[in-house]
Amino acid sequence: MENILEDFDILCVDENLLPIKDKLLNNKRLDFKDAEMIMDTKDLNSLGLLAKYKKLSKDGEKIYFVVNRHINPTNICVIANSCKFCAFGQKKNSPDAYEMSIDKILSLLDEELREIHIVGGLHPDWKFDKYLEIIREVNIAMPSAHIKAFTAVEIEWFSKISGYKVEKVIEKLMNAGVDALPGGGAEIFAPEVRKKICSPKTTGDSWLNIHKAAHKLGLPSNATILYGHLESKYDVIDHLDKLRNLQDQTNGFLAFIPVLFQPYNTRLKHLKPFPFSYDLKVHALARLFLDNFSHIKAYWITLGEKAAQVTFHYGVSDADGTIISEKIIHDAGAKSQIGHTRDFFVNMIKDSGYIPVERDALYNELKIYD
Ligand code: V47
Repeated sequence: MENILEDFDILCVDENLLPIKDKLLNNKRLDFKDAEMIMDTKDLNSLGLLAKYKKLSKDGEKIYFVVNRHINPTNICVIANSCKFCAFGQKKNSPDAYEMSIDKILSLLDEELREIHIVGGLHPDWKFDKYLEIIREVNIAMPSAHIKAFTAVEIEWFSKISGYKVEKVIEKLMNAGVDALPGGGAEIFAPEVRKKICSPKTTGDSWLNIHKAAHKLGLPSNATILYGHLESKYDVIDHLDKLRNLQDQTNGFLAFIPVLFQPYNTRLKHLKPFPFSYDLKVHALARLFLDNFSHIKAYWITLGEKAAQVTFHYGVSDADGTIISEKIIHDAGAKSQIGHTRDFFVNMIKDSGYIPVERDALYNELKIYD
């Protein structure tokens, strides 16, 4: 691999980044202080080079994407009003509330799909069996696609409504056909901020324990951070540190996904947006700090397609996928399209100088667009 850090010392204008470069070249783990330097730097070009070096050393010039679809079976949610950042969840009597029938869900599937991402509200009346039935039916209809379904918040809810332990809930979901857990619901682990944006939802510790239980049962998962609201740089670093520690124990995480907060229609709509440099720093920090994660994903739905393309030069190795129809973030005003074609990803990745690789949910390579 070409050493893109060869002239780093000449180009770098922030000397606080130099020890980080040395650690990278010597394969040493970054600590809190390094992470702080990354969040404080104004030398974005040098930071990009460092994160890109780490990305290239993991998977070369490949950037992954998947032909996937998001399905949100219901937006009715018992904690609709307490998640201040969420514009998707609705109370049962809201005119915007909806529930999909199994037939409706099945009608959304097509043979091209390799990953089906299913998450939704905590419905006050649906039994755990209903959620299992959704997975079973989707699995029967789409045996060759992976099902990535239900966040840790939903799993905690299923445990509560069924009386089963979390481990039993996960086993039943796996038997029904779930292949991986999505990373949602992590939000921000820092208790003080978490309390302000989404009390009384699943605590950070519960989120981590549910993912730990899944990994122990052989079910891989993703992890997210919701950033760009009330968090400090220390909260971001603390969040990554907790994930890195868990990954050291289980190695069950597939990808980490920074999710940029969208304020429209939410109870946090008064918050001022952060500058784009903050998005770049969060993605680059994720790549550099989470040395035990294979992939950092650009969630183009929240970043917007153009900014997502820039993050490919800040450590990102995954572009998520076609998604086809996104509702959770668009209800909160996301400006991105609600879905894209396979060709869109091939072109956007190639135009950034990388090699597009179509993958499945578990990062098996399906096609390299060389
Ligand atoms: O956890 C809700 C977020 C997440 C807003 O695992 C919002 O591959 C921004 O988890 N502004 C769900 N974000 C999304 C998610 C996800 C997305 C893509 C890929 C994967 C994966 C997982 O949506 C929630 C929450 O953080 N969310 N409202 C909002 N207003």
